Amino acid sequence: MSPASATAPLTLALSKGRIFEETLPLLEAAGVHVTESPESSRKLILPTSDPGLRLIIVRASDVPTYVQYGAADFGIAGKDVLFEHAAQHPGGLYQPIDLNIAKCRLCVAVRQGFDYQAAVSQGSRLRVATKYVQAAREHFARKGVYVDLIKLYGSMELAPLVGLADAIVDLVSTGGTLKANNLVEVEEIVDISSRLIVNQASLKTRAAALQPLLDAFARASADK
Ligand code: PRT
Ligand code: MG
Repeated sequence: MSPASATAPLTLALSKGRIFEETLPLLEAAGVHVTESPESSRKLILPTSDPGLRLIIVRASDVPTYVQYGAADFGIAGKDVLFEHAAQHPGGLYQPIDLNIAKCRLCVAVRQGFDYQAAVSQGSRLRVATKYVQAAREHFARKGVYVDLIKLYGSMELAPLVGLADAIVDLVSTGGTLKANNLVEVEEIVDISSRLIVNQASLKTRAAALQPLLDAFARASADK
C-alpha cells in the first residue's frame, strides 16, 4: 500500500499509555496540541490542533507494521518492539531520531535464590520465557549459553514462580514489578528508549510537511 495523497493529513501512529503521554510534550514543542485522550475518548483516530496532522492509536507492537505499509507516515515505537519487528521484516523503516522517551532496560531476571551464574557456568540448558524472543536469542548466543526460549505475550514475571522457566527476559524500569514477585535482575541486555520511525515513501513524497515536525522532535528530544 502506498502512503496517502499529498493533500491528506500526515498520520502519526502511537500506542496509548506511556508512549502517548511522553509524546505529548514533544508535539507541544512542535506547536501541536492534542485535546482528546485515547483513554477517555476511546477514539482510534485523534485530530490535533494542526489540520495537517492526525494521530492513530494502535497496539505498541503494531506501530512498525502501520508505518511499514504506509497506513501511517510515521510512528513512535520502543527499540524493543523495533528489534523484534526488524527480525521478521528486514529493511523498510527509516529510524531517524532517538526520542529519549519511555526509557527502560531489557534484562534477564530469575527467582530470588536461583544461582544464575552457576547455571550458566555449568553449561546447563536454561529455560527462558520472554516476549522478546529475537533479542533474547541473540543475547544468549553471544554469551554462548544454551537456552530453550518460551514465547509469552505478557506477565513474564509469573513464569519462574510457577516453574515454566528458569529465567525471563523482560523490560524493567523502576524494578518494582520484579521486586513484588521475588525476582532479581541478573543481567542487563540493552538500554531501551523510543524512536521515531518514518515510512520510506512518505519521507520522499511528503518531505515538505514531515521535515518541520522531524526537526522539532529532534530538538525537543535532544533537550531531554
Ligand atoms: O501493553 P501492550 O501489550 O499493549 O503493549 P506493550 O506492553 O508493548 O505497550 P506499553 O504501552 O506497555 O509499552 C510501550 C513501550 O514502552 C515498550 O515497548 C517499551 O519500549 C516502553 N517501556 C518503558 C516499557 C516499560 N518502560 C515498562 N516498564 N514497557 C513495558 N514495561 C513493563 C515491563 O514489561 C514490566 O512488566 O513494566 C513492567 C516493569 O516496570 P517496573 O517499573 O515495575 O520495573
Ligand atoms: Mg504493556
